[in-house]
Amino acid sequence: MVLPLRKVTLTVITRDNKILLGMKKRGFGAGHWNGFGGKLENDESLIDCVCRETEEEAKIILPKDSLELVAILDFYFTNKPLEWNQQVWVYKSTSYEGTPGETEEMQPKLFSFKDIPYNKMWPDDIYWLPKVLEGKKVRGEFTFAEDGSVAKKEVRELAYFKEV
Ligand code: 6OG
Repeated sequence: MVLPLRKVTLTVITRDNKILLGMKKRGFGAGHWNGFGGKLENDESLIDCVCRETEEEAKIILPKDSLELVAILDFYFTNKPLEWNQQVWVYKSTSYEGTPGETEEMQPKLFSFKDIPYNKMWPDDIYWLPKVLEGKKVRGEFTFAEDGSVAKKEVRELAYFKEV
């Protein structure tokens, strides 16, 4: 039986050739720099979810009309499929309101595009984030081996998303 993937959100927030990432301090993905985001609560929309999670994790407000869907990424984990398999909807914003601040979950920091810490990020990021930063839309599928490495990947650039 193939279960539908749980939908989750993620940000790519940029400003002046810099990207705002957060060091995940606890839970799934702890120790990685990543965008902000998470699971949908109740019947909220993906956009409401990404705004709520970003405010909870980094204390900043994303204007809803600034958000653009830039990637849909399917992640499959060999060792914990039920808990970890997910479909991540990635939204890009080039503006935010407020000053990023540390929370219980994340320590935010701006990185220039040339200093993105790919070696301390999820190993899939190097395959899709550079394309998104170039303005492309990406559909990706990644399978992770038990040691956390990418065992299988397919990354396509799209003109639009047929899922939407
Ligand atoms: P919580 O479980 O903390 O949300 N996420 C990933 N992000 C990247 N870059 N690569 C992955 O490769 C990811 N898997 C999940 C989605 C988890 C957050 O982490 C993102 C969410 O924003 C496997 O609620």
